[in-house]
Amino acid sequence: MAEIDNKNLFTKINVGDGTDLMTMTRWVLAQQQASAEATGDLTILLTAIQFGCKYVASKVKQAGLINLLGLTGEANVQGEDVKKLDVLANDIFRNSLIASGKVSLLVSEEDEHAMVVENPEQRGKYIVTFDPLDGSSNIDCGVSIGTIFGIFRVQDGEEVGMKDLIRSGRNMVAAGYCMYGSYCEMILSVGSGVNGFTLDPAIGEFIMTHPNITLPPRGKIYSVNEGNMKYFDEPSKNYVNAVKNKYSARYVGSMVADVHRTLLYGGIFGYPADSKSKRGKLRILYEVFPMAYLIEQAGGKATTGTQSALDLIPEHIHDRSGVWLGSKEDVEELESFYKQA
Ligand code: FDP
Repeated sequence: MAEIDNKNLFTKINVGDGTDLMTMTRWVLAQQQASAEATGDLTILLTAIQFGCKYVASKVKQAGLINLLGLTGEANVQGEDVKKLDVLANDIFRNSLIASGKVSLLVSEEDEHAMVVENPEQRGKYIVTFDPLDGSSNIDCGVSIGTIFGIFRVQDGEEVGMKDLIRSGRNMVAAGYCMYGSYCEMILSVGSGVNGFTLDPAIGEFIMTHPNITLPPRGKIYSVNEGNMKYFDEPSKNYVNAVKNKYSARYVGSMVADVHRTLLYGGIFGYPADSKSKRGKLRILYEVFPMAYLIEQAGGKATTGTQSALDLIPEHIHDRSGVWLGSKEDVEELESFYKQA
């Protein structure tokens, strides 16, 4: 009989062998455990957001096959109403967030009014602003789209209300987006940098694939809808004219996809206010603030041209603003055109 080789009886666990995967939940829990005041509520809230993103990711993949594209009002083979993808996404996120018991107030791009969670016992200490399916013009042709969210905390000891929303983006405690593209990726910041988690559809978990995302100080890409150039104000027009000779142009037309590329490769993305849309197109609470927060957390900058985007204070929940964001030096170059004006 061969002797047992005790030395090789147990294989050492090697963290580089792909078995020590950092799931998003594990990462958020670790962040919470490091903080003395943490209650675990944010972990639960983010689990609800993860669920919504996984659900939407799976429906986006099937959309062309099961009539989720296009208009509502159609019936599927079972005779049930087929919801348009953005309506379905909104319902899923709303229900999942309320069920978490960690939210008191919700603002969605799809709903005219902010929603206060009806049952006081189901209310929690957070406020979530979200765009359940951003990039709607790209849904029907299968181009990358996404969900964007910002998280605020209800102000201490006070009844939740509009005053909790009429605040600058500096009050956010976390923000992120999920991109439904050739892969599904969640980008998240809880105020200590930015990390990216890719959905492994086989196990239904977001796995950390892009730790500590940091924007290069300068990029080589500008991203703007140049079809609107004639409406831009002079500083934005002059800036685009200055960069177009030295940079590559990339514009998907889904904010999530354009910001995702900017975060990973650097450069600048803009949707400035113009003479057609005097207050800009992108919505402050669930587009501009979350993206500006992520960009700043990754070492970049976000501006309206004349002020930091996170310092804006909306007057209404669906208020809009022009925004430019990306690599620090690129954004500062854009700002210099506004200073000269
Ligand atoms: P969409 O209208 O397709 O929903 O605010 C929404 C948004 O897309 C952003 O995702 C995107 O960056 C921008 O608008 C695209 O606008 P244009 O089609 O005017 O370029």
